[in-house]
Amino acid sequence: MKANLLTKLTATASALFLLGISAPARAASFFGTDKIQFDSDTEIQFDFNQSHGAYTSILKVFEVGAGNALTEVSPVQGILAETKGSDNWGDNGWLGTLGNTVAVGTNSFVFQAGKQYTLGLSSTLSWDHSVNSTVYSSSSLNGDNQQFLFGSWGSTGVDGTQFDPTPYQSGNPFTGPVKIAIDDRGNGNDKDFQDFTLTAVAKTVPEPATLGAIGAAIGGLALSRRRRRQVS
Ligand SMILES: [Ca+2]
Ligand SMILES: [Ca+2]
Ligand SMILES: [Ca+2]
Repeated sequence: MKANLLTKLTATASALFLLGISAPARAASFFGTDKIQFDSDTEIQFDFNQSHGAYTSILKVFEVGAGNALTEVSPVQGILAETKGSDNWGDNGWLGTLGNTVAVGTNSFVFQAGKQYTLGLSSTLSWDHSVNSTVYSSSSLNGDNQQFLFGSWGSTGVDGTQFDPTPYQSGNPFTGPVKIAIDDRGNGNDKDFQDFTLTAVAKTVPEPATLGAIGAAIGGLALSRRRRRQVS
């Protein structure tokens, strides 16, 4: 009986130990205005909050290659997409809400281990498609202008309410939803940081080491049960 208990405890302890050592690897990941990069394949869930901009905007994911070459890797329809500029033209500061301006409010993307990514918000003026631009979460891709906040929804005021972006340059999507707020290039880049807001959170993706540890724990319990049956 004591031997059985010891086997179970040993299996559980080794599983917890392996879970423990897999955690620091995630802390070394990047999720902010520098870049987006994870040490292991990581699924991030994006949830739309609201928008405050006249543009029709689509959130996309780009892989960043050598020489900052960008490859769009999200689906054609993007991660989160407005189907029109806003709910009702300029009402409530060009407010766009889920179920009206944005049809599908949640979507996920799997970031592959070791690859460098950036989010991008592509915006088009509905009445003049020649007016379009994309701003990126990596500030270096905007000529070192910070267009994304990580950890804040920015100004909740009317268009043009300036917001200091500097304290909001990274977040940790493994500890809970990270607020993201984007300033598009409307109104002469007015820095209101409420043109498109969302959250990003990591979905639980078991790593190979974790799966191995769980497997070992289950195996250890099964073995101890079998032994118990043999002696009784
Ligand atoms: Ca809009
Ligand atoms: Ca705005
Ligand atoms: Ca703006």
